[in-house]
Amino acid sequence: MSFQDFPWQHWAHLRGNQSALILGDDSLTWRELCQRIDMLAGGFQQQGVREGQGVVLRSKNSPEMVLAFLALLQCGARVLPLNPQLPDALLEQLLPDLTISHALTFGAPLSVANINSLTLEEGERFQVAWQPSRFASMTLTSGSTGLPKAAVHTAQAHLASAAGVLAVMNYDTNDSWLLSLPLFHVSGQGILWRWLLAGGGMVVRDLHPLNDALQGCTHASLVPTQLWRLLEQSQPLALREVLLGGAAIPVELTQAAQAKGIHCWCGYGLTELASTVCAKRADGLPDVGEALSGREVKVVNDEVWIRATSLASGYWKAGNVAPLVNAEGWFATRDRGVLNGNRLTIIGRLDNLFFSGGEGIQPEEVESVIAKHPAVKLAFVVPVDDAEFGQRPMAVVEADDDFDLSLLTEWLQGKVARFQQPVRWLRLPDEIKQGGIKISRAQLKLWVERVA
Ligand code: 4YB
Repeated sequence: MSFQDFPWQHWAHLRGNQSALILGDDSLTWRELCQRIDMLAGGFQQQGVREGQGVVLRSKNSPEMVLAFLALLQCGARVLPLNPQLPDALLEQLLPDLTISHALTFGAPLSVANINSLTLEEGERFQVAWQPSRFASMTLTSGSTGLPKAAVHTAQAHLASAAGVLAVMNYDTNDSWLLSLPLFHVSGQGILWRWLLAGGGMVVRDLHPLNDALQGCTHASLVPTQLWRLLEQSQPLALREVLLGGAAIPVELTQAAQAKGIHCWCGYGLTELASTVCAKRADGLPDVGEALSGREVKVVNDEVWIRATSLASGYWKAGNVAPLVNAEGWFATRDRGVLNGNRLTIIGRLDNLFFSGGEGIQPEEVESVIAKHPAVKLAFVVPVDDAEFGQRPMAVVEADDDFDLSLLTEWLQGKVARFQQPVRWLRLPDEIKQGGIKISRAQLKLWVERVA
């Protein structure tokens, strides 16, 4: 599929009266959506937004944010959606190099110099020409150390990402995908671009409680913890198809979901690749399936390397776009993986590997065993410094409230090697759970060092 106009204009011409977007209690047809975007783009243009400029969109998901995102694309802006929970001190360091001219924030204004505040107001219909090779977005990566980097994607790369997923998952005009993950993360953007490519339906509403938000939705993208919580509920579940990703997907989880009639897809994706790279229907095995169309995967010295049409053009740095590929033309992910035929299994992050008494410990390998305990929902293994061993593993788990964590030591015996046995068990604190869609290991390590 190649568009001659912005995708929403394409669908408005083709089937303007069909429902496109559910925003809270409101429903917009493709034609109505176009009208809203035209006027909001006009408002941005009046406030000085020009093609090629960087524009911050700091918001959690909301109807206004989705409309603003699309209107900024129609102005030709390079949109940087930002997690509202990122501290000002970080933004002051980060934004000067990201060439940002304007910011639309819902809530407190940005306190960064030389960035003009925008408001969401209507103006006269405006658009630049649809140009798929124009930079459309910058998405921050959540690196384990240092400042996040901004991966720049063209609309074309996002659409290539969407095409690969839609070639295996059925999602079409009569389906609706809940915007169940934040637009400041690729997993949320992946939903948006699949919706635009398929001309399907997308639902934007408050996600709490998730099962209410899912009413009437056929599709959602979830991280494993969201699905665990959903399955704990007793009400009937509305969801038909779920794309999982972002972290290791326990086989127990997909089996529990399938038993409740939810069809699971296991995905492996990255910010740099505009979301999903590999995916498969859950089949009781722990791999993430084969590379989707438009992607190639190989493993070099245990590391997953990827080549793809959805790869970002580069990381934005002071007006330059630094390429992501190595001398061989591949993106080296820092993920440790194994290929069985064409099926990829993710073992963990190479950067997470640590040594204890000379033995290598890949935390994710131990975590996946601990997570099999029925009382455990989420497990992390982090290194703590030790005079004798160099480092030793400590476990931080989310488990049923009335479950005694000390029982895990004995339960784990024989299931992992002795050197992999955590020397202590801690409960995952609420303070770590807040923020983005993932638990930050760096933050977790700092917390463990503080309390242990
Ligand atoms: C994994 C992993 C896996 C990622 N096993 N480690 O649309 C989607 O594909 C989607 C659907 C639901 C939830 C999330 C997604 C995503 O896009 C996830 C994309 C993502 O997490 N990007 S990231 O840059 O924040 O992190 C990438 C890293 O996450 C990878 O390099 C892996 O280390 C890890 N990861 N999927 C094990 N199935």
